[in-house]
Amino acid sequence: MTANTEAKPAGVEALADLLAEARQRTLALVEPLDDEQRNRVYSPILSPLAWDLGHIANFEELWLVQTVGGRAPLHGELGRFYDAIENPRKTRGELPILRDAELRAYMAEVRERALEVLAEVEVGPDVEDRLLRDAFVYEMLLAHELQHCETMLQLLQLVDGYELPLPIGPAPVDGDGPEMVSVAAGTYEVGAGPRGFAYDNERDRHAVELAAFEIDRTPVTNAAYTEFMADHPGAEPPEYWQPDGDGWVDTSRGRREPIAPDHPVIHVSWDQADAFARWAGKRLPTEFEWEAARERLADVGQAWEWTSSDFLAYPGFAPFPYSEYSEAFFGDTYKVLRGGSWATHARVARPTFRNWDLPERRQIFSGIRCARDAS
Ligand code: AVJ
Ligand code: FE
Repeated sequence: MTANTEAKPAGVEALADLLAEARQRTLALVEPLDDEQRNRVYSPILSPLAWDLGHIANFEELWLVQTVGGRAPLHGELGRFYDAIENPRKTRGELPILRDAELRAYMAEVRERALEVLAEVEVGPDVEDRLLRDAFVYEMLLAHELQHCETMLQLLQLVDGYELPLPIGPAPVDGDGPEMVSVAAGTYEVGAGPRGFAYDNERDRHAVELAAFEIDRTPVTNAAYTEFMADHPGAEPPEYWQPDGDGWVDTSRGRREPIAPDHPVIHVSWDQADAFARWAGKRLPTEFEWEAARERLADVGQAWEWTSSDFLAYPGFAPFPYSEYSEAFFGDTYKVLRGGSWATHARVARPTFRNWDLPERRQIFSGIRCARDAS
């Protein structure tokens, strides 16, 4: 132990542990696979796992090693192949990215350097540099790796025979309680306050006016979605559902398992969610209705919930630390999802966290919660 280590504010050690924990999750997810599976393109809308792994390490190198530590990158221009905006998912299998032993070595070397830099920095609340203040850049790195764990789990649903190596997975919704909760008209505060980690798109915290509404206490179950399907013969089922006799089976991970009626429906598009809500005589909530009601909703956290809201900037929005995280996606192309899924790490799922995706997407762990205007 050097004097230098003793002088560190509390938190630096904890950050090293948290980084190690996130990496453990990443590696556990891909551990059951061989290199061929890690490199394989399973779907044009999902990156090969090797891309996600290299991108996780490259993001760490870019922010923790190059930006904070002022070091040169290990592999020169390699970073441009891991830029998510420059390289659409359908092209990522063809890129000259790192693979196999080289990829593993890169991940380990970047981590080693990132820990070296971590031992040199101050991350307290009074640090001038916004990237380091309250360890923002480290929180961002953690969240980023854990978010990509979820992205990898989307791909892993396509791998025949894949068994989840962690104690995660869908579970029944909490059936105990009223169908809907009522929320009074009024002014509600939404978004993240100035302190603590949040992405730029969660700020500024601001007031919104809401009319009185009701919102389902629980997400829509598979049983309810099956009824909706029975009422709409020929309609597209959720991703991974296949007809089987009179019912449906779940074919994710190459299985053929009966759909669990009391689990939340998952892998539905925005249009499916919207159509279900209309059929039920309801509608999708806005993202602010969801946030205003969230403490009274059953805490299932098993499926992201589509909202009727477009992914837009909040008043006072300022891109930080880079505009490609959020700003590049603002507009009416993407819909906001709230909550979190069984594949989401708890660290990612803040009440103010805004997820977003194209309305047609179903490979994500997306489900439905309905609302309606108060009668
Ligand atoms: C918040 C899930 C939409 O995957 O595009 C990962 C998260 N951003 N790396 C995405 C993200 C940069 C983002 N989503
Ligand atoms: Fe990323």
